[in-house]
Amino acid sequence: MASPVSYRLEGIIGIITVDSPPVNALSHAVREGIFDAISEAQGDSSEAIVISCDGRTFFAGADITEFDKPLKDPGLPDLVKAIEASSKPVVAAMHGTALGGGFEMALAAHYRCAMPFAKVGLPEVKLGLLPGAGGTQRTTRLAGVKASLDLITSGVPIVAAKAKSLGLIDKIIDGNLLSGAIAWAGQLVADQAPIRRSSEQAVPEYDAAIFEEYRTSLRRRARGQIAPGRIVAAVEAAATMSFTDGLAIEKQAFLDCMASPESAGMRHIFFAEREASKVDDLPRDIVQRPIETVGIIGGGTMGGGIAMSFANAGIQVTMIEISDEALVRGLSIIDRNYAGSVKRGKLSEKQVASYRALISGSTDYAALADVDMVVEAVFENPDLKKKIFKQLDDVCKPGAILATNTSYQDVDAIAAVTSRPEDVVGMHFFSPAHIMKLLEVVRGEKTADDVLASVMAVAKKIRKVAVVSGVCYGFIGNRMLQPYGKTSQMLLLEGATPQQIDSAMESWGMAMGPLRVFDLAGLDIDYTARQALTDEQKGDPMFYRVPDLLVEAGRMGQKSGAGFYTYEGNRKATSDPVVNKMIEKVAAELGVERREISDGEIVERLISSLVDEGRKILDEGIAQRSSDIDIVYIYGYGFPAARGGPMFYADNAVG
Ligand code: T1G
Repeated sequence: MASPVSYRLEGIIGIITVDSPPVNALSHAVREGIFDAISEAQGDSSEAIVISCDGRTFFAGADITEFDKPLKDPGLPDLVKAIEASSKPVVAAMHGTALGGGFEMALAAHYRCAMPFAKVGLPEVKLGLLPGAGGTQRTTRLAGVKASLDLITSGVPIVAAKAKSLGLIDKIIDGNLLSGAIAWAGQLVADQAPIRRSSEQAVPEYDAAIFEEYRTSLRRRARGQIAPGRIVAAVEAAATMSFTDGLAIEKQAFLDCMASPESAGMRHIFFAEREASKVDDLPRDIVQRPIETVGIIGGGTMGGGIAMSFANAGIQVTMIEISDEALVRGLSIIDRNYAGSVKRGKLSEKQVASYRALISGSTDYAALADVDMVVEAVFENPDLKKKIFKQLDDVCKPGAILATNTSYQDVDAIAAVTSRPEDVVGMHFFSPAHIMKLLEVVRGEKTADDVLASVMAVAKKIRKVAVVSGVCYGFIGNRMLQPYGKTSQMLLLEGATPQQIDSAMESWGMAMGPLRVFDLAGLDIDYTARQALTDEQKGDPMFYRVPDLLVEAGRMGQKSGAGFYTYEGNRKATSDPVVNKMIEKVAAELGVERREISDGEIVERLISSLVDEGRKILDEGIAQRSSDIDIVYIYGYGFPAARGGPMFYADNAVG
């Protein structure tokens, strides 16, 4: 098979070009081709060498698909070493996203240029790793300790201009990158520019206290992950040791992280997220319906967040409310959210102005006559939803996609009230909808293939991680939350306190323990839903007796200042002896024997409750694949990415 790497001489410049779609990952063939080209250039008439990539981006990093295979020489560290050791100046010409090992290749070059919109980064930490080809050592020498720690522990790429200001890039090339890079290389030769090796540069001045400060902040921020701590150690080695010794520290850390279950889990999530966007039984060439204008029914918290998600992607939005004052209130929620994003530096005033201009409102459904899609986001009343879908069926143009944001109701029953069930689909956003990335796309029995494909495509456009679910109560995430909640109630009655349960789960890696989650969501929501059920439908009172008593005592959760915990005027959850007494009383009434329960038992029973339900969801074909369930729990329910998701964790749990 032809090598993805070509080498040619243009005058005195040797040009290495790589074309290895989709992202020029540094596979064995790419590494071998570059290694051979660099070696050839050492002996030919070239006086400088340019390395560039065809396609959408400069190297996007090591080839992650090779991680679990035996390493074939040359490894990335050997290739990087050969580039830096070149006797002729090497220029890296970057576009797209030069990431991980790709950026480490550029750091080993002697000069670096990039297009204005190029980005560079070292995102290995998101895979539970750290740069393994000198990135911690060279970045620290070029940009200094703090910039290196920020770049590598966050894993967030930076734009070319920022990289240039940090000394990581030397020149921005506007126009044709390759021609510009070749001309610049020629100029470097004419100027007799030195072979400038970053490994030989001294580390800029820094405050030694930064390392401890970083370790302290990471203990909270990166709970359950080992790579961040090893990154700090490698950068500290860069600042305090020789390049060779620092490289050895980096190499050992890389090997340790690569072998860790945390990295295995995070690499699994990397691929699972991309897999989730694929719908196995959809023809690849299906023609999608254009979605350029969207209607949102309901201007509450969810409707406002959903409206922002579309507007932030440049899609025009019409929000419908039942009255002018409700509409004003809905639009003010949006304005408040945008103001928050500007205050937190997430969006600029200019961006907000352009997004907000795309959102208008009306109290008349006729305003939806020409929209491409409508998302209904009113509260969970099945009759109201059906009434709304009947109106949409009358008003919307043929081919308009009619979506409901319901979090657990029967999408087929909603579709059935329309004359076009094939155009109906579920789009279950998670609150706050303008921030949470997860979107459950609920495929109804009659949902047309092109509707599903169009919704999956627009989900990517609005930067959501979409997972397809079949129709059942609670779809994937909320359905698994049911047994999880029931198990937490049993643990309370059997002797564990809310604090013990939540701290056991949070120490294990969950972003928030179950009782704090239920307090945050509001205990009254399930309580109200339960009132419509018969005792038989409610199930065993052990699962709901305590929350019922809490709601009946006015303790709805965080929103009412008390639930399983008390919240004195802030979000901090404080244990309340009143609640513990209430639990003991209910246990006695229901004849539940109480005992000491270990944290290990709490974690094991709660995680098993998620996994067992996940297995049923798979068996019923509600989820396409087990990795989709992992994505739902990591992006929607605070499951730790370092554990790979509930299903991956269960499949790989040792012992
Ligand atoms: N290796 C192999 N395949 C990759 C890949 C990679 N590094 N990056 C992307 N792909 C595939 C991806 O699976 C998908 O495949 C297709 O490319 C398009 O990706 C020693 C060890 C580059 C910003 O972590 O962040 O270097 O599904 O859908 O949204 O220090 O991909 O089409 O078959 O994501 O436009 C460090 C990971 C590796 C970068 C493009 N690098 N990639 O985003 O497309 S570790 C990374 C990304 C490392 C060294 C260490 C993104 C992207 P398919 P996509 P996108």
